[in-house]
Amino acid sequence: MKKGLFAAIICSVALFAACDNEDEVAKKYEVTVNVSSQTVNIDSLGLILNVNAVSENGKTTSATAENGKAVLNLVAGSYSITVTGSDEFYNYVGSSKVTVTNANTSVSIILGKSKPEGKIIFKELYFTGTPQSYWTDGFYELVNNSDEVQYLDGIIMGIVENGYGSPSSWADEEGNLPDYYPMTNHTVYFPGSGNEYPLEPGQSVVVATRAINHSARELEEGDEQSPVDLSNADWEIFIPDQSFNPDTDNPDVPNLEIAKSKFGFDFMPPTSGGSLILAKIPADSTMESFIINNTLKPEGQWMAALCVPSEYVIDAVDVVYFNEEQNICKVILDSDDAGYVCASSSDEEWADPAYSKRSIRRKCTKVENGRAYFADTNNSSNDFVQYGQTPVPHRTFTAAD
Ligand SMILES: [Ca+2]
Ligand SMILES: [Ca+2]
Repeated sequence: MKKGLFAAIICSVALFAACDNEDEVAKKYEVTVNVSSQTVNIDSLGLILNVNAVSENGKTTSATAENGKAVLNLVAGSYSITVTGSDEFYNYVGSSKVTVTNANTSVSIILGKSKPEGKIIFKELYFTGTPQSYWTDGFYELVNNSDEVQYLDGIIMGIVENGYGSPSSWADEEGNLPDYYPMTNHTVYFPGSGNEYPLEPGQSVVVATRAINHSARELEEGDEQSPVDLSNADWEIFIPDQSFNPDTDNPDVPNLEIAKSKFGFDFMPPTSGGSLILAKIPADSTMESFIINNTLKPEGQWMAALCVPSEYVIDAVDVVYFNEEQNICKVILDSDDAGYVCASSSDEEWADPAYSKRSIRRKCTKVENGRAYFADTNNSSNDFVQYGQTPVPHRTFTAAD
């Protein structure tokens, strides 16, 4: 994981250097980040913390903090600052927003324990679609990033309701998110009674929205072809009884189960950005009772939703929604994802990814004996390649990013 952190720092510095020409006329100010914690003694452990500041247009500036202090040089603007670190027992995370005006400033961040590294985690997500509003070519790849066999049985995959560029309607008046995730569209899960669908260390599975060869579809004049063939996907999401835009079911590819349907066609995060979670229900609960007990309709909501408690989340990726104002509206709690990632249509900046044929993918930290290991610090600003990528199901790696 440490190598992953260093890779993240190097990548962020490279990104920042690439932007220097544009910024050379803009004056930079010192932002002193003071980190404190009630759960870990920062001074006595000599914990080195990675500090990441992400501006509203997605530019990242990084530094390390020793003895709880770091200094960043930032141009005026609004930033999301996240601090992450780890010792031999825990990962730590804290974050704060800061607005830099025309003076040096300081910000205090309180560090808390974050969840341990995940075992089954998202490897690559593709849902932005292809031009001409072709969106059924999405896929979701999950990998076992641990050194032991893990089981897919009962793992829930769902889309967190967001505000399409505005704050989530599930946040309170102060903007605090609840400690559960309201699911939108369709929420799915892997079948099995507990140990029917093993995933070997390093092995991944591709879940297709529709398990067909999208790159061979019949085009009309001016259409662009999809980049993916999903006819050999490992799993498929099949939503029966869709009268408009009916779903297709490849009989050779097993289907996930449906936990809860709210509205919408098939499995479809917003093509401009949607956050996803993986969750595992507690061992003493059945899927049926879990769904009943966690379907909520708080005051002010127009419809009940399956609300997955944060404590059962095993991986989360806050893919923020693109909007012209570049308001960053996180919907994932810091303890599950301290950062965020944008599925951009550009390699270098934040641009609307809708129908851009772009995926987001996790960074590879090392390759040993042919097996790739992936970054998982519970901070997608560090762990994922920022901006959109060309989607590749079962992408292979020969070296670390
Ligand atoms: Ca489908
Ligand atoms: Ca099928």
